[in-house]
Amino acid sequence: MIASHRIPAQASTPSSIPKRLLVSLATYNEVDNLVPLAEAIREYAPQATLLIIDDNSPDGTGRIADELRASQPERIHVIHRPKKLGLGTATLAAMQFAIENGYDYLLNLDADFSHPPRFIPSLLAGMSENDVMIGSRYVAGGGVEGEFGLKRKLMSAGINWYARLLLGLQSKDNSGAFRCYRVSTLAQLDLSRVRSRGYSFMEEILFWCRQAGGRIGETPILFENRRSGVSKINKLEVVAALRIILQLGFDRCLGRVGTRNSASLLSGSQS
Ligand SMILES: Nc1nc2c(ncn2[C@@H]2O[C@H](COP(=O)(O)OP(=O)(O)OP(=O)(O)O)[C@@H](O)[C@H]2O)c(=O)[nH]1
Ligand SMILES: [Mg+2]
Repeated sequence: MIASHRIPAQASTPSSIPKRLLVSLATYNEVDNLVPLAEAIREYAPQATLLIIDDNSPDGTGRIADELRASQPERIHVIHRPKKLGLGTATLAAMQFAIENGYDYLLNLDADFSHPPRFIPSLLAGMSENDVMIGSRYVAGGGVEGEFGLKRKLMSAGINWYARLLLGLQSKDNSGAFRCYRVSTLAQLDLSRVRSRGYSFMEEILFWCRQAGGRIGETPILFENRRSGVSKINKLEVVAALRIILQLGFDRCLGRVGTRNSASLLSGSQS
């Protein structure tokens, strides 16, 4: 069940006041990572509100999230979903929360320490010129620290090449989830058109942001292997991701997805 907490939107934000920042973490079995990660995020983004979207993790991550919220109810929100519904829909829930509650920026990280919070300030700095900032392994200065097996390297390079080719993306790291979004750009998209439930969400949402005229920037990050727990990617997820990107690519070639700033991308409630 989705438990959302409404926060009144600010009428106006003078430039001297920091922008309202929501940091989201999708969690599934991240019990050992959540508390230290929340502390690290606080260090690098003290102004942020944290949103945890947990899918009834069997290891009790949701209970830890509730304990964190109880300790800082004004800074931490938790959405509990009844079962594992996919990283894509969890990120979508964070986007909806950010839109409904009047945030300016939504910054997302994996909850396994693969996305070191020390890079948060450079993502935020890039938002002065961009509508989406990607924490990128594939621009100069970026990369992977530690062991990253050949299979993982090939998978990551392959999916990025595939997404660039089929979706016309210009950015280099299109599969990573370490990103900051301008919430007003997300609010222009018709999020009900997003097809991905799982990992292809990352490529797909970039595609829609670009279609809506969003400026996409990248800043280097050093990706690290998860600190604790296990990966949730499996073969079915990979096949589903390849299929959705292929379908989107076909629709793009056939002109069925609209063009930049196309009215068809604007949600019906906007005028
Ligand atoms: N709420 C929710 N979170 C999920 C789901 N699947 C994955 N996640 C979270 O999404 C993030 C990325 O998942 P990972 O399993 O680390 O996937 P990955 O980073 O691509 O793979 P590894 O590098 O092998 O860890 C982590 O924070 C997970 O806990 C899901 O179905 N629901
Ligand atoms: Mg991971």
